[in-house]
Amino acid sequence: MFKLKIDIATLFPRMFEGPLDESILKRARQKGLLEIAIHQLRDYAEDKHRVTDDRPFGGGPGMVMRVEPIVRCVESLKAADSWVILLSPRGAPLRQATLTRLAQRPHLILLCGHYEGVDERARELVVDEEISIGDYVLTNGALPAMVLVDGVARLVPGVLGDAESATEESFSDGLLEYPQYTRPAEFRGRKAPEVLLSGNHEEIARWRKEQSRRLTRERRPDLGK
Ligand code: 9D3
Repeated sequence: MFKLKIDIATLFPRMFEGPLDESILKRARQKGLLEIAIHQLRDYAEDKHRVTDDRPFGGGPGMVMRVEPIVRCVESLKAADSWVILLSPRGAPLRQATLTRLAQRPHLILLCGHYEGVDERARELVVDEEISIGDYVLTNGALPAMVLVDGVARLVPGVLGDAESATEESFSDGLLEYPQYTRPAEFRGRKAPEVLLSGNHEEIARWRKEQSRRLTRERRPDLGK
């Protein structure tokens, strides 16, 4: 049985408590398919005040994460088969293809940035890959790490049920999802499209494909469909 281990190094361990203890992630951890451990970076600082940040050399606004706690933490977690990811606004944008690649690895170490950035030597010494979740500014890398965990976990064999996995395949054509309806057939005068109630599965498939193409063209022309 394949198992994915994820270690997360952060200054805000409690940000992970809720999301990891719900729904599919909770079930995956209980089943032993996913092993997640959260580590407080502050615990790896050597000085008595456990300082993890300092002012940037050369001046400028904000604080920089110090190299020692990061390197000490990652080196204590690292094994021969580990892959270390720094979540940072200047990383490569996260894609579904990134998730499928990362889901093949047995051990991920996620390093969550904070402050204005991370001492460059920490990157050089322990980071294999730098990832961003998009072009907007957040307060720290904890939610991006959580996004990555969520996206990668559902790709681990056995994490999703059969029904959930089947859904994956039908959307893998690079188009946006078609509109869905369920009972009642009419709500406040708004009817579900007749074709979906027709029982004609060829016509239903054609309608859905058409809707997917229209939505993709209108909302995501960048997907090139
Ligand atoms: C002045 C330059 N800022 C970068 C845009 C500094 C900065 C702002 C916010 C540095 C770090 C952060 C905290 N964000 C993250 O660590 C982060 C992040 C994000 O803000 N957006 C999208 N993906 C990510 S991954 C980590």
